[in-house]
Amino acid sequence: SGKRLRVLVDMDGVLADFEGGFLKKYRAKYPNEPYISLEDRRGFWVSTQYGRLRSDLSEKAISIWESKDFFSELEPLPGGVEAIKQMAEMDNTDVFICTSPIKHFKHCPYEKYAWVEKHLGHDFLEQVILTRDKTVVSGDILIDDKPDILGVEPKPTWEHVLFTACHNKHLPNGPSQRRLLSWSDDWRAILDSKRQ
Ligand code: UMP
Repeated sequence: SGKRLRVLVDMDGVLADFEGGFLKKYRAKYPNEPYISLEDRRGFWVSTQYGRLRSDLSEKAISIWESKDFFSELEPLPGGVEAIKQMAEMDNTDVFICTSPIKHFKHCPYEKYAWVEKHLGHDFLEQVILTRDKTVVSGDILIDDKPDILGVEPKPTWEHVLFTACHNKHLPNGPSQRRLLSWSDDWRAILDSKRQ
């Protein structure tokens, strides 16, 4: 009953394995440089943590995701593709993929669309929102692994549900911030809790 539910789903770290894909390609390109295991990842920004390890490693890290084929070759995270397909087929439910492209735009925006077409099908391209500011996009729920989602709108319409990732799993939960531990967790219950 009531109005339709609009769910925004982040891509990197939620549907696509950005962290795993990064580490694999970083180690292949820089086999003699130190790296940060996924177990030791802290903080959303990979480049910041690599820069703390050694100052020149920040730009080496950035070179990985600025490279051709990085975003298109990311592996899907377990259960994500199935979950978002099921979500899109639910009654009274609209699903959008809401993702921030990097500003080095040569490959990333194109490859994000290519990834969606490959894993979710051509029709799902209708559901893609590329934006650097998710606060101006309206929705009921935003499922995203970034702990702090800020922008020009101080009061976004969505509730941010934090999707657990290697970099955020040690963070204490804020009093109000709900989590989705993985796509095996009960995402249907989170959606149902927002329905009228
Ligand atoms: N990204 C960086 N630097 C990092 C880690 C990620 O620029 O250290 C990029 C990858 C994604 C974007 O394109 O930031 C994150 O987008 P969302 O997951 O917030 O949509």
